[in-house]
Formats: sequence, structure tokens, C-alpha cells
Amino acid sequence: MRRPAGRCASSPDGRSASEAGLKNQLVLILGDQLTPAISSLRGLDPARTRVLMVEVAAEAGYVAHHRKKLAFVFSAMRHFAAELRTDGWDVEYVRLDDAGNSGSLASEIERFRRRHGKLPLRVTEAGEYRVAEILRSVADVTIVPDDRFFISSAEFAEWAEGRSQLRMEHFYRMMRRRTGILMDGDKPLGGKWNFDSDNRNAATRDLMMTQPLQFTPDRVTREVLAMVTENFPDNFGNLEPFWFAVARGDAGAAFEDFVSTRLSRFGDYQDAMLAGEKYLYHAAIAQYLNAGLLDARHLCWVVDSAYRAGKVPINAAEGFIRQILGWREYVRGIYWWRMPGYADENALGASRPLPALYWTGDTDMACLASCVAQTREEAYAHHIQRLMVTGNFALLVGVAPAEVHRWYLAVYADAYEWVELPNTIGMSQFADGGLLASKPYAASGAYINRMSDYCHGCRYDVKSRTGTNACPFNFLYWDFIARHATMLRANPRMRMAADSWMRFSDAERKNVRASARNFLQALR
Ligand code: FAD
Ligand code: DLZ
Ligand code: SF4
Repeated sequence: MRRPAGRCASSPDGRSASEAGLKNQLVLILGDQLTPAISSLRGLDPARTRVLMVEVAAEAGYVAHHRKKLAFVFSAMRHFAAELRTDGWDVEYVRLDDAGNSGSLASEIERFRRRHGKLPLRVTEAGEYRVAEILRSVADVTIVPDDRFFISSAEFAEWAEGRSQLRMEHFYRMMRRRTGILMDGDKPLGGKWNFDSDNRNAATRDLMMTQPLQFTPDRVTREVLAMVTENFPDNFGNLEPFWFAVARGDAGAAFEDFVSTRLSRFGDYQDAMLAGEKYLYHAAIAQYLNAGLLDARHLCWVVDSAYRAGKVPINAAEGFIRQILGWREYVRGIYWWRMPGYADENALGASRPLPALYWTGDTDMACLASCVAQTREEAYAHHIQRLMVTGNFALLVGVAPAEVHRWYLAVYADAYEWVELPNTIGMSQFADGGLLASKPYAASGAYINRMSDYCHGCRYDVKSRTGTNACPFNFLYWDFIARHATMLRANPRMRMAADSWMRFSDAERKNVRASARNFLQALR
């Protein structure tokens, strides 16, 4: 597909590229490529390049995105266009409600070429298989690698091929060695690779937590908010108050604020949940990082330096860096290695439709109601809420993984398929049969009770296993174990649970299954 740049082409309407001045190159910047050093722009002369950014109905509608997510993406795109112009680039920006907007990435490239001549297109590879396919089908396009990650998809595939078992921990150690982050020569700083065992404290109400830095919408964001209100009246999610950073400087300030006020306790309370405390010690930066407003290398080295300078403890620095250098890179590698088939995996044969409560929050289960309400308000839930509350529930009741995937992709401001899909299909729903995670993240109410205070305000009894007052996570957990006992007995990390089920009395087994059946009937 590569063609030499520098030609001057005539367009069908008789206009030529020279109408765009001396421009001989078109660069498309996608909504999650908001990085000045993006590979598509590198080495190009601003005087000879047209940059195209398009807000299109197809991208806004391939899932019913949360309204805050839509506002964030569009406002961040508009701010980035302004940033590029300040840096001397000639940017053509198409707004969603511009007259003539043809509605898709491919048709907008075509429309640009009709207007300005058939400039060759250069674009950084898309972060999503669906979009990558669209770009590959465009005429005269050069696709360049996205090098904002620590490891390329090809290098990951090389690492993964031929291994009988993939484990994030092995990948992560390799990445630590490769980058030197938190390393002292070939030894891990702090004497251990992983401090996860120190990171399982439950949070208590007397802890002082700061909120993520919040920003007042400027004129550009206010215009976007009005446009989203007008065009997406039925989408899930509260649009306001809207406080996300939408420009690079503010996103950077939000990260610095996290480092100075919350990072030191990030490790200790990483797995904790508290009703009404939406962020605890989490960074709340994934939406900025995934859109390109923050740089993963910079984040990891800042945290490495904070540890070396004695400002944060090792379990905090290592815990945070593992999420980015480890999990984030690992899930991206798996995504590109296993797509397109990965999206259809369903190892447990789950087929239930997504319960309406995921949209309404209408349930007596206090933990679920709280996580869905927070998701509606903020387009945010932290990892343990996603994994052990909403994800765990979907896993236990057997929701079709594709439906769970579409929900996560829609409702979180940080959701792009390359990172969301492996977290949902692999980590949360075990739909890949254990490729990504070593065991299903299935848990009873006891786990939620240990790690949160949700159960105090719940009408269900977390200590009861069966009956109408029993915590549904309890009988659903054992019902899940019963349904998949054969497969789980073959997994060393689940064998104990499967064996415990076999030790239940016949009467107890019957009660558990009847409680689950009744609950599931009502859920339908
Ligand atoms: P922190 O807890 O403060 O972590 C710091 C950073 O580490 C995050 O900003 C993120 O960039 C990275 N990180 C942490 N955990 C993961 C992980 N498992 N995979 C990849 N990166 C990670 N993350 C997304 O960025 N987009 C998604 O669409 C997404 N969908 C998810 C779906 C499910 C079912 C689950 C279980 C997890 C999902 N995650 C996703 C991972 C994680 O929940 C979010 O990255 C995190 O909650 C973002 O909040 P934070 O910035 O406060 O993260
Ligand atoms: C998520 C999103 C949305 C809502 N809108 C746009 C858009 O209008 N234009 C665009 O270029 N990108 C958008 N995106 C991001 C894309 O859906 C997709 O995730 C990335 O382009 C993949 O690299
Ligand atoms: Fe959730 Fe069960 Fe606790 Fe209620 S009792 S909050 S349903 S874990």
C-alpha cells in the first residue's frame, strides 16, 4: 500500500492538491491519538501536511457510549486540534454536527479528498481491530506503528508464541528487565518483584482520601456538552457535572496531584471498596492515558523516581507500575495476538442476556446498585468494582460474554476495545478458558464483605447461603461452582472450591440450587 509522498493529484471535481498550498501529505488523527509525538506526524513538515480530525456518527454510535465519555472524547479532540494548530500544523477539523459530515471515518477521508485533492494518507495504526480494518481498506494509505506502548504487538506475539501457559507475572518481570523500571541492575528494587500480598487492606471510613483533580468546563467543552445533550438524549449516563481534564496540561496536573496526594496509599488500598467513596486511592487517569493525553513511559518513570526519592513506599510504586507496565501492556498484547476471534470466545457457554439492572441500577443488592449508580454518575468505577462486583455478578449468573463486553465498552470513559475486551472476556468472564487469567474471578459475598462496607447497608444477609434473605452472591457462587465443577476441578486454584461443593450435604446442595434458580427466574 505504500506510495511515495509528494505527488500532486487532481480531484474528481477538478481541484488539485495545490489548492491546499504546497501540501503533499494527509494525516488522519483518531480520537485516541491525541499525542503531539504520535508516529503519524513524526518527521513530517507542517508546511506540507494537512491534518484531518473527524467527529463521526459511526464512532459515536458503534456502542451507546456513556454521555460523559462522548463529551470527553470530542472535547479532548477539539483541544488537541487547537494544540496542533499552535504547534504550526494545518488542521481540518470536522465536527459531528457540521453540514455535510458523512458520518464515518472512511467516507470523511473520501470527502476530504474530493474537496482538497487525493493526498496520500498516513495514519498511526488504530487501537481497535474494527477501525484497523476500516483504515486498511482506504486507498493510498500508509499505516505506521503506534509506539506509545512499551512493547509492540509483534514483539508480544513473539514472547507469547510457543509458551504452554501465559502468565502476566512472567511478562511483567520481562518488561521490568527490559525497561529498567524499578530495577537495580538485574535485581528488582525493594528485593521482590511483586508486593501484591501487602496490598489487600480493607479501607475504613476514618481514612482521609483526596478526590481526583476536577476542572471547570471552558467554552469549547461547554459547546460539546450542548452538542451531546442535543444529539445523544437517550444514551446512558449523567453528562454533568462534567469535570474531566480535556487538555494535556490539565491531565498532567491530575496525574501529579495523584502522585503527591494518593499514590503513597495506592498499594495498601488497591482492592478496597467503600460505599460513596468512588476513587479511594486510585489515580482516575485511564481516560487521559488511553486517549493520548498522558504518556505511559512518563508515568512509570515519575513513579519510579518518587520511590527512589523516598516519597512513596515500594508497595505503592510497584503496585502502580505493575498496572501500567504489566497489565496494560499485557492485555494489549493479548488483544492483537488473538483478534478477531477473541471477541467471540465463550468458554463457559454463557448465554443469559445482560440484566436490565446494569442500566437502571434497580436492585436491592447494595454493592451492585452502588457500582452501577457510580458508573452512571462518573463513567468510572475502579478495578475491583469492575472485577469483583459487576463482573463477578455477570460471571456467576452466566451472562453472554459479548453482552458484558458491550456494556463495559459503552459505560466507562476509559473504554477502548484493545484494553476493555481482554479485561472483560479474559480476566472478568473467563470466556477465553484461562488464556489471560489463571482462574475465574468468582467470589461469594464473603469477599465483598471483607473488602467493602456495602453489606452494612444491604437488605440481604451476607452470612446466609440460601433462602430469600441470603446474599445472592453466596448461592450464585456455589451454583456457579456446581455448574462448572468438572472444569474447575482441573484447575489447581479452583480445586478446593469444587471439592468443598462435593462435601455439601444433599439437602444443602438442593437448597443452594433452588435459591439460585428462583433468583435467576426473577432476574429474567
Ligand atoms: P488505577 O487503579 O489508578 O490504575 C492506574 C492505571 O493502571 C490505570 O489508569 C490503567 O491505565 C492501568 N490499569 C490498571 N489496571 C489495568 C488493567 N487491568 N488493564 C489495563 N490497564 C490497567 N481499563 C481501561 O483503561 N479501559 C477499559 O475499558 C477497562 N475495562 C475494564 C473492564 C473490566 C471488566 C475490568 C475488570 C477492568 C477494566 N479495566 C479497563 C482495567 C481497570 O479497571 C481500569 O484501568 C482502572 O479502573 C482505571 O481507573 P484508574 O485510572 O483509577 O486506575
Ligand atoms: C471513542 C470515539 C468516539 C466516541 N468518537 C470518535 C470520533 O468521532 N472520531 C474518532 O476519530 N475517534 C472516535 N473515537 C475513538 C474511536 O472509536 C476508536 O476507538 C479509535 O479511533 C481507535 O484507534
Ligand atoms: Fe452485595 Fe451480598 Fe453484601 Fe448485599 S450482602 S452488599 S448483595 S455482597
